[in-house]
Amino acid sequence: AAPGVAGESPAAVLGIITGPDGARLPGATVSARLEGSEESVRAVSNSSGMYRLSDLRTGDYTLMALLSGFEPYTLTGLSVSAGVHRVVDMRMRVATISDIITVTGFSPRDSVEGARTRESSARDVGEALAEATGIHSLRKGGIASDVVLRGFQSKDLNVLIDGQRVYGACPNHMDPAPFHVDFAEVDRIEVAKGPFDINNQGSLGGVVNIVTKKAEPGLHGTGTLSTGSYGYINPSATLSFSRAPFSILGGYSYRRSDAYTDGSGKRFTEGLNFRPESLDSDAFRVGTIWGNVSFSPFAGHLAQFSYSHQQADHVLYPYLLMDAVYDDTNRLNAGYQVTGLAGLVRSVRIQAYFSRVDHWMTDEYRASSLSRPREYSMGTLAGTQALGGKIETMLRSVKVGVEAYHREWNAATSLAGAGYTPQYSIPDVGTDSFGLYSEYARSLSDRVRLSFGGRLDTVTTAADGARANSDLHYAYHSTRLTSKTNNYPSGNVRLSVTTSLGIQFTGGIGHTVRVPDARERYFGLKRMGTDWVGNPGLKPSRNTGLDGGVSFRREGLLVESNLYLNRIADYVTVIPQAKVNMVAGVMNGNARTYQNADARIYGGDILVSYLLSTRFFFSSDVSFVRGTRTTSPERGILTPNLAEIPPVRSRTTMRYDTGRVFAEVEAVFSGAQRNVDTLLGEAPTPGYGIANLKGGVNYRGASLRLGLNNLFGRQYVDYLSYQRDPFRSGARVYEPGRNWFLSLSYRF
Ligand SMILES: [Cu+2]
Repeated sequence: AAPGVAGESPAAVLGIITGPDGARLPGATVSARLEGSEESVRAVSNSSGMYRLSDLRTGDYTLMALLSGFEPYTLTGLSVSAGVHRVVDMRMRVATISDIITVTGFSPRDSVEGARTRESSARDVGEALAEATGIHSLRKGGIASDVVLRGFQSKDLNVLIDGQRVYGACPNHMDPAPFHVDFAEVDRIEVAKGPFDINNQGSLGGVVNIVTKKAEPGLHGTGTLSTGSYGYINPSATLSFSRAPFSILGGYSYRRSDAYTDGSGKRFTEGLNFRPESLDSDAFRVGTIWGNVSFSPFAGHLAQFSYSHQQADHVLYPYLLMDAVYDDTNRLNAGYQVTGLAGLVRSVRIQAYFSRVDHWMTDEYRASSLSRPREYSMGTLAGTQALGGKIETMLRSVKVGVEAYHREWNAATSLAGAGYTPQYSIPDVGTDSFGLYSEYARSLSDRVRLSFGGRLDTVTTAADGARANSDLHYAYHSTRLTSKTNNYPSGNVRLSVTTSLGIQFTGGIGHTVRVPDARERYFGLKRMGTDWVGNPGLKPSRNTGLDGGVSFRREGLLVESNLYLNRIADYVTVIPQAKVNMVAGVMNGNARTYQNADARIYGGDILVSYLLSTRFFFSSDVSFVRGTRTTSPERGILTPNLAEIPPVRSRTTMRYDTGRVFAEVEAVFSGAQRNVDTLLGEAPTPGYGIANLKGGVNYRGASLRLGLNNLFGRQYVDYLSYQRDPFRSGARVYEPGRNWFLSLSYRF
C-alpha cells in the first residue's frame, strides 16, 4: 500500500478504485484537496486497487482520481472530520476525447491528465492539444506547433507553464511557449476558453496552463521509450521521492527526428531551397532536463522550487526561409504558500519566476546562404526574458491577487546584402505590467452558481530609443514614439444553472484586454523589396465576449455544446501598407505592418460521447469558428476576413477499453476554408478526411502503446500550416503521410 503522508492521521479517506467492469485498478493517483485552498494530499492505489489518504484536517475536500486511459473521477464537497475514516470507492470510466475540456461554466478551468496527451503521437504539447474540441495547431515543420484556441493564437492567448510566463524569443514565432516544455514534464493541461481569465494579464482569447508533475508519496520512477516513423526517438525518465516534509523530482528527455514525408512520399525539406546535405538532416534535436523540490516547514506551509533547461538544436522550419540553429530555454519558478488558515485570510500564495530564451536562426541550411562571406546570408539573434510573480490570497471566499512582470525582448538581424550590419529588428523592448484582480464565486442555491471577477492593469511597452528604427516607423506611421502606457479594466460575470433533469446551462459575459507586444509596436527591418515595420501607435485589443453552453450527462451519455461571440475592438492584424512619408534611407515603397481593426470571432462546438457498454466508447465532436473585421480603407484594411482562422473540424472515435487493453479507431474530417484574407494572399484550402488507429496494453507498471496515423496515406494539408507573412517561404507544410509510433513505458 502507498500511504498518504507520514505522521498522525486525524482523519483519512480510503477505498477501492475499480474500472467500469469492476476490475480493481492499481496505479491510480488519488488526491484530496481542501476546498478553497491549494492544500492537498496524494496517494497511489496499490496492486489491489486500494488507496488511503491520511493526515487530513477537518474540512470539505475535492477528491480526484486519475489514471491513464480513464476519465478523471471527481467528487466535490466530501466532508471529513477529525478521527473519522471515510470509505469512498470509485468506479472510473474509460477516457474519451472529452478529457481536454471546454471551460465556460464555473470551474474557470478544467483539466486533462498528461497521460491522455502522452497516448497521442504528437511531438509536442501544441500538437497534442489539437485533439481537443475547439483547439487547432499551426504546423511549421516537424515540431514547435502553435496552439490555436477558437481562432485565437500566440499573442492573443496566454500559454503558461505552472502559471509562469515563458515567451518565445523568435520574432517569427518559431518557439512558442508550449515548445519550451517537454511532454514527460507534463502532469495535466488546463484550458480556459474565452475572455474569462482575470488571473493573468492579456488572456484575450483564453489561457492554457501546462502543469508539470510533482513527486508523489514514496519513491517512484518512470522510464519511457517512444519511437516511430522518420527516425523519431524519444527516451525519457523521471525519478521522484517524497516523504513529509520533503519532495524531490527530476527528469530528462531527448527528442529527435528526420524530416517526415507527406502522403505523396515527399520529405518536407524538398523543393524549399534546402541545401542538398540538409534534405536528410535532423528535423529537430531537443534535450530537456528538469527538477523540482518542495519542503513543508510547518503544517499548511509549502515552499517549492523548480528549474528546467531545454536545449533545442537544428530545428527545421519549412514554412519559413530560415531555421533555428539553437533555441535554449531556462525556467525557474519558486513559490511559497500557506493554506488552511482560520479567520479572514484563509490562504496566501506567493510565486516568483524567471524565464529566459535565447534563439539563433539563419538560412545556413538553405541554398540562399551559398557563397556568402559568412555561413548564412541572413540571421537573427533573439533573446527574451521574463521576471515576474504573483501574490494571491483568499479572503474567506474572495480571491484577491496582484500580478507583476517585466519582460525584455530583443532581436538583431544581419543580412549579407547590408554587409551584415545588425539591424535591431526588436529594439530591446521592455514590457512592464502591474495588475490587481479579484474573483468571487457563490452558490445562490443548490442549482445556481454565480461568479464574477474584475481586474485593473497598467502596462508600459518601451523600446530602447537608440536602437529603435524610428525612421522606418515615421516613414509608414508618421510617429517616432518609443514608449506607450495603457491602463484598463477587465472583468466578467458567469452564471450556471443545473435543472432537476441534470441539464446544465452556463452563460457568461467577459471582457479582457491584450496590449500589443514589442514586435507589433516597435519592429523595424529594412529588407529587399518590402520592409517589415511595427506600428508604435497600436492600441490594446479589447475583447468583449459572450459564451453560452448546455451540457447534459446521464448514464453513459455526455453532450456538451457551446456557442460564443467575441467582439474585439482594435484587434491587431497584419496588413501590407504603402509608405506615407519620405525619409532618407527608407528606399522601399511598401511594408508589412500591423494595424488595429474591429473584429468578430464567433463559433460553436458540440461534443457527444456515449458509453455503449462498459467497454465500448463512442465520442464525436464538431467545432467551427469564423473571424471577420470591419474594413477601413483609410487604415489599409480592405478585406473582411481575418487571416488564420481554422475551418470546421470533426473528430469521431470508437474505443474499446478494459483498463488493461485498449484499441481505438479515429476519423478526423476538416472542412474546406474559403473565408480567406486575400489581402495577405491567403488561398482557399480544400478539406480532408483521415483515419488513425491506436491500441495498447497495461500490465502492472508497464504499458505499451502502438499507433498508426493517416492509415490511408492521404496527402493533405491543414489550412493553418503555412506562414502568411513576413518572411514566408510560401510553402504549405503538408501533414505526415502514413506513419507509426510505439511507446514502451515502465513505472514504479
Ligand atoms: Cu526564429
